[in-house]
Amino acid sequence: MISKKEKLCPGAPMKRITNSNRSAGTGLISYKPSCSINENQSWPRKIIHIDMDAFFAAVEQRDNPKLIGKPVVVGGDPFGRGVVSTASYEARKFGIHSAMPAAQARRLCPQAIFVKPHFEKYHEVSVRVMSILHQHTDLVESISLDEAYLDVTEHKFGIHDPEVIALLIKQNILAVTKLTASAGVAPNLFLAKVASDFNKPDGLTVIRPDQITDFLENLPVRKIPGVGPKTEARLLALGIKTCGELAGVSASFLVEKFGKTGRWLHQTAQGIDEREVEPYTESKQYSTEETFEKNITTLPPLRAKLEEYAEHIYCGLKEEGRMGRTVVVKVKYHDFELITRSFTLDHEPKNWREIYQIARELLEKKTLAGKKPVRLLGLGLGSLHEIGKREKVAQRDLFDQSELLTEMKGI
Ligand code: DCP
Ligand code: MG
Repeated sequence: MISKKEKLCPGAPMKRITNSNRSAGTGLISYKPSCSINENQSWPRKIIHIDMDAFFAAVEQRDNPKLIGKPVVVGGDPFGRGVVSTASYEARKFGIHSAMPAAQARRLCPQAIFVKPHFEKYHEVSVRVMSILHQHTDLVESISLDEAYLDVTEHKFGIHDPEVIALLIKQNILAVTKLTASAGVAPNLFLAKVASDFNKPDGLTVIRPDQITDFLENLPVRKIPGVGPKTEARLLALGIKTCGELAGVSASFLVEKFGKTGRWLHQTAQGIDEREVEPYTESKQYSTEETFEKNITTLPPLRAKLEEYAEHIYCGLKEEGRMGRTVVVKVKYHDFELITRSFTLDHEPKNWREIYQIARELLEKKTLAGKKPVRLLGLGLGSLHEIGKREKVAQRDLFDQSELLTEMKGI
């Protein structure tokens, strides 16, 4: 057993439940971070993924005790065309999940309590959670309102055991927000994310470096973040159900079937993920964004905004003698869901119109803008470098990296 779960109650002593990886009978132990000083040697990197449980619904239950223990659905009108933002775990037992029509949720569970979202409140909680994470490391990459990666290989206060750090974070979040989070601890981002999802809600799952192969052996391919129903169906058609089976297939076969995705699938199935936690820093990306007073529901005004941003970014960077090849479009919808979509050019953009054209395609083809009201729009240029010089390769993009290696070999 790799996973273990801690139910944390405010004020309760920290209980550690043994897993089979440790000698039985460890039982209740007091928290002594310095006792695990040797942990450092066996962890190439220590990554934690934190994800709040049933986030919007949990906030609503916290603020209205009548909702505690009940099937709660946060979202739009169940008698109209509303959509479910999220559902409490009690409601999930009825098959209700995010993005489902609220009317369908009502049919599945007529006794469910439907609540309209309170975004400002969720935002406030999110700010508190993120500030707790920053107490442990500056390497925090916030993915959405309720989700973030941390690289705690070097911990701010020198705690060596990443499991202890994850426990402290969970306790701290509970103490400050009265909400539970699930944590995944692993040597890379992919495994940390799968781990945090492994034992939700209020879970803590640790995948140590020597447990990776066993952990992945029977993990369904659908659990790989990024493998959706379509890729899953194609893999199933090839007789591949688990990561273990996927790892047993040659990279060339997967590339033949899935293109670039095949190479990524092959690496991922073996637990390899070299992406780094990338805290947002101005120097990596030159960007501009705007939160609108009123949500924008149609494409033309968003296109006009992108034109404006593209010109601003291109001219600003040119003035600094810099340029970037990666165009990043950021969209926050009315329900606070935040997405970014990017495309990397194989050359420096020649003018702002080129940036705009790509941004527009990303907006129209890769986001729901025009269909879903947009609250915030942003445009950025990444992979920054001095004009005329190629930038250092970004770790996050494995394919860029392999292209660079090929180039270097060719020199
Ligand atoms: N959200 C949304 N629409 C979606 C997905 C999510 O509005 N299609 C919002 C509501 C969620 C929040 O984002 O509460 C966080 O999303 P998660 O995917 O982390 O889901 P939850 O936190 O609700 O549940 P879980 O316990 O599975 O993390
Ligand atoms: Mg969540």
